Amino acid sequence: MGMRRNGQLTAYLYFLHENRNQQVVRMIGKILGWFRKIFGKRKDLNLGIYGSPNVGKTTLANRICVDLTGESMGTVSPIPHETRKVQKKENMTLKFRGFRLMMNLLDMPGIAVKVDYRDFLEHGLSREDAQKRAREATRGVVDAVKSMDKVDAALFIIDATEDPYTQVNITIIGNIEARNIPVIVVANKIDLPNANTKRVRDAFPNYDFVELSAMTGENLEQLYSHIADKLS
Ligand SMILES: Nc1nc2c(ncn2[C@@H]2O[C@H](COP(=O)(O)OP(=O)(O)OP(=O)(O)O)[C@@H](O)[C@H]2O)c(=O)[nH]1
Ligand SMILES: [Mg+2]
Repeated sequence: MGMRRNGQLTAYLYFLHENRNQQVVRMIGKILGWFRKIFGKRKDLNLGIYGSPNVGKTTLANRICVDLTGESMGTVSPIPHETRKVQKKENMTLKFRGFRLMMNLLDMPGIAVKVDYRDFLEHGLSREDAQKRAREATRGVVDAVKSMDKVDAALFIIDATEDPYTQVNITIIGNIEARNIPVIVVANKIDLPNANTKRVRDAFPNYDFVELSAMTGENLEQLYSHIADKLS
């Protein structure tokens, strides 16, 4: 009987001891947390995806997101201005050539110099829906430009099947340059036979350049290599 009681007591003391250890560990964790908060201020790296409407920004964002997290980010559509609000996916880890990089990915609304609701009527939208889409798209353009103040690096996407020398592309690169944001020019849709990547490269010769297909994933590794360079 005495033995049992003694055994119980030992077990009880051991339990107390365990609790104490846990308390100490928790306290140390708390103190480290305070230190990190006061001194550590780890800055999240924001990578923004910019370009005209319909160039494949969301398709690319989804592909990066699926590669890195297994989840997609937003809806893709052949109708321009599908993305009308800044979409943010936080805390993605890019593992590349042995190092890890934490980043937030921001998929932007397409930037346009003009939004006309009548363009949406051609895609079969009702007048009311077209006007609503145009209003939201206009706000989206403003938000996309404003967001440039918060990004650490930018992907500037160009549809390689189209003429890159547009007013809007010059406006976008001008805004990125004015803020000294490191940028990678991405010629997208190289899976299409009429893609002309040389024309894109020639239009923006002074920047890092990748040609890829967001749809098929071709050359994505090259893009990751450039992102790792820009953000590390
Ligand atoms: N063939 C081909 N089509 C693509 C590629 N990337 C995107 N697309 C198509 O291009 C259209 C527009 O794609 P989105 O990803 O919605 O383009 P976005 O730039 O996000 O467009 P907004 O949100 O409207 O600014 C869709 O029909 C996509 O399927 C690509 O690499 N190859
Ligand atoms: Mg989009």
